[in-house]
Amino acid sequence: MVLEGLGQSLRNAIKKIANASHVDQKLVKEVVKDIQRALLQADVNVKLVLEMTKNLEQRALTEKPPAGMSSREHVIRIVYEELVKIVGKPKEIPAKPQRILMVGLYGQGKTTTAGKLARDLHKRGMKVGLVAADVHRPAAYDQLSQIGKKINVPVFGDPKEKSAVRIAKKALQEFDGFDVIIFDTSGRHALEPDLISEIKEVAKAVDAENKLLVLDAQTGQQAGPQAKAFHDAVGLTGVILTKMDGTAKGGGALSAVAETGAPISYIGVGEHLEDLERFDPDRFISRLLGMGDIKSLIEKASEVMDEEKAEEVARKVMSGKFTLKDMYDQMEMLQGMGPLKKLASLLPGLGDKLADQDMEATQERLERFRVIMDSMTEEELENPRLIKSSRVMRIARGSGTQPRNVRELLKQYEMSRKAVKGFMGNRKMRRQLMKQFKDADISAKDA
Ligand SMILES: Nc1nc2c(ncn2[C@@H]2O[C@H](COP(=O)(O)OP(=O)(O)OP(=O)(O)O)[C@@H](O)[C@H]2O)c(=O)[nH]1
Ligand SMILES: [Mg+2]
Repeated sequence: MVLEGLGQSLRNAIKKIANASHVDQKLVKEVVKDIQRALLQADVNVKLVLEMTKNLEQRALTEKPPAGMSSREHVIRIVYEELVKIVGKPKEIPAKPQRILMVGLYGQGKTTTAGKLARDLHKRGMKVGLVAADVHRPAAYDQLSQIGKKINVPVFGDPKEKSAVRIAKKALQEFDGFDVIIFDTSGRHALEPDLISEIKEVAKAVDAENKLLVLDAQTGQQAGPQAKAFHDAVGLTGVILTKMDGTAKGGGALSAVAETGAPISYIGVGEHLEDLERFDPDRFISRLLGMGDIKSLIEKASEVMDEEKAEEVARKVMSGKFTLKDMYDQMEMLQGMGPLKKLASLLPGLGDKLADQDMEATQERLERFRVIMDSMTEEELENPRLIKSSRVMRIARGSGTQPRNVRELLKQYEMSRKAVKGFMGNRKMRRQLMKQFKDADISAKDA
């Protein structure tokens, strides 16, 4: 669906990172380009896009991931943070005397949202009046009157009056002494000159402190230009994103905010008048990027793993015992999992090392390790540090390999052991591993 374009292409870019074996400069540049394209296609302001992607690239290439976070998770996190920056801080409508003008395209939820805001401000102790300044839709006045009745807020309007400006002016007199006056207006296409000059005049007559663009979460590509046209006409102070209870992710809001600099104040999450929530940028971006999808991707990959084996290795790692055989099991396990690349973060530290340096480790290499290990004694398998050069010679002869192959195995073991040790010293990593294996038993023992 075109409307969902922005969210979808951002999600694809994120998936590219999530699926990569490791993050390098080439991948970062590619993903930055993808994100740039996605934002530009969604009509997000060019300057802002270039600024955002420049930051993104610079951070992704220079910042080191914190302990316990893989470089892929780290880059995804940076993308996320930079997007949150674009959305900016939410701006609540304060409970203080003011006039509020609702503007927007047809059917976006202006009238309903006017009612929701009225209800909210009324509950917060304000004396609120609603104004039906939509003179174009026949039933507009009735609709608002019904809403007013439900929430105990008076509604002013005149179904016979043809001038929105006159209604607005009369309403100001009618509601003299009220704290908050909210003006509902006609839905209009921002590029219709007649209607735009009408809303300009209404805005002038009302002189509202808050001029809110009501935007349906489904609005995609056109959100930017539409928001800009409204902004040029009345000077928007905020955006309310409606119908966030549906499947739409609200990508258009990013363009609207970027284009106008007007922050998102609230989101509408249903047809009822209490269905208004504060805007939460973190939650919004997570949803836009489908962070849930990414998490489930990694979780799915881990299901492929032989559960029992995984638990056993985890238990060994936790207890600090890590033998050659454990290492072998672990490599075999990783090898058997196929989409290894997705799993690099499964065993933080360890997994990354194996992924980067040894995952080209072919079946052949693993097989060679197995043969070498077959020539070792139980004692040597349990404690490979016993293996000095005379034992290396013996094992190489016994297994029909070269001493350097034996040393390679021992080196691999040392590396893994160090990673495990580092891992043990890092509480955050340990917790992450425990969570991965969801093994309460291990965590109890380890504590
Ligand atoms: N699910 C859901 N529906 C909403 C939300 N906000 C508004 N609606 C519905 O969207 C439809 C249009 O809402 P209105 O408030 O009449 O929209 P409008 O912008 O005033 O429409 P016009 O005056 O015709 O331009 C109605 O059926 C509302 O119930 C929301 O947050 N969630
Ligand atoms: Mg309406």
